[in-house]
Amino acid sequence: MNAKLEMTPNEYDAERVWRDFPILRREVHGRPLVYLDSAASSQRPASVIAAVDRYETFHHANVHRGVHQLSQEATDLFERARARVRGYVNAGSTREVVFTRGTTESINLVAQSYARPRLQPGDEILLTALEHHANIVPWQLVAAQTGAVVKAAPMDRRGVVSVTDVAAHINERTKIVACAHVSNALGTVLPVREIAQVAHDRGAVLLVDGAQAVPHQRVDVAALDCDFYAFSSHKMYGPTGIGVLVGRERLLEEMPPWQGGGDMILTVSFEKTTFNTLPYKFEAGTPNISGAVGLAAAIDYIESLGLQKIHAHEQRLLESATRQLAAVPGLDLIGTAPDKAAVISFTIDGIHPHDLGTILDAEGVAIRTGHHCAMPVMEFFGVPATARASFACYTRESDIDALVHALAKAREVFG
Ligand code: C6P
Repeated sequence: MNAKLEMTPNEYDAERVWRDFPILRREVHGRPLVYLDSAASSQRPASVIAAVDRYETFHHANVHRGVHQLSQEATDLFERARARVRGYVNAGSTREVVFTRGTTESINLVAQSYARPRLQPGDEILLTALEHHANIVPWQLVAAQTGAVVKAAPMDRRGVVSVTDVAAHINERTKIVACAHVSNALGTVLPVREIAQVAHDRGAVLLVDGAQAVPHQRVDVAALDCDFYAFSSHKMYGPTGIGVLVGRERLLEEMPPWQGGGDMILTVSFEKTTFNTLPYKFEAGTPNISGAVGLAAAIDYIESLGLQKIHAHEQRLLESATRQLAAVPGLDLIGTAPDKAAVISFTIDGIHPHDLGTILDAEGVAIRTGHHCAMPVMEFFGVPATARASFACYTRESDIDALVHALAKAREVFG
């Protein structure tokens, strides 16, 4: 996300985008809502809400099961959503697009279905120091099951993970490298294309946790050359409860199903079951059909704005917010990588992040405070928690002003 796109501020009308999100018009504690917690879960535009509503009102039935009209309509919408996702991340085919409950489930699927049958005692799984718990714990579980070892490539004091450090931690025992595309706690963008190369050079596969990347930048899984890419719909203006695992077809073919049930089979007898083709082999049971419809509508929405324009807008906000926050007395920015996405983590001397969050909430400003499910990151920076403001396509410069104003209030309170 280094490339600063040439665009005048007027080309992106954040006020108009803001108006597409009905929830942003509400008040909290008698103040206009200023929503700066999009990295936790973004809000949904009216078009996504309407698409889900239309599906529920007119088309709902179970998929892949009925010859009746509604089942065919639901199946058609569900499979069209898969095709929409395929195009969004440039997966090789829809066989490579598995619907899951979210990033967490996608990573667990790979840990249990790809890694568990392959790992031998002493094999290594390489993570990085800035991972979300969703990209740590599934690997610890499979390590305990197989005798493999989990390692982590370090980051520097800015929160940068270098390819050199990743490469230095890969050896002939490394079977899997798993890293975030964008850190949720620091905003750091990782050089995943280069990491894929060093992993592949040593015969390891790469899983990328793309939860914080897909809403903010063009992700092309073919160009990144990663083996698995995981993300969640609810961070990209879609519904909760649905996400995606994109996997290389060759690897997915070799992997056993990880859950059994309806839809993932071709034939079942008490003696033997044969499994369905990709991607259905990994989709046991009735899927989240309305979620898929909403996700497709969210992709339509993102593409109607233009991902590059969203990115440029968020980068302008990030620059402006970083400049203004750096000027707040006693404020420490946590995560100062040169290549960052729309996340700012910080602490303020003498104010616990949770107190800060509460004071800001009273002002209508929603930020996230805590360890952000990245406890190793907190430990590295020697803080129990941080305050985190995160931006999205609908964030306006006036929202940053409201944040700065509320921070000044908090400093007065804690005088
Ligand atoms: N981060 C945050 O506030 P799920 O819950 O499966 O949709 O996503 C998990 C996840 C995995 N990886 C990264 C990098 C993430 O940021 C998240 C979710 C939220 O930062 C909630 S902890």
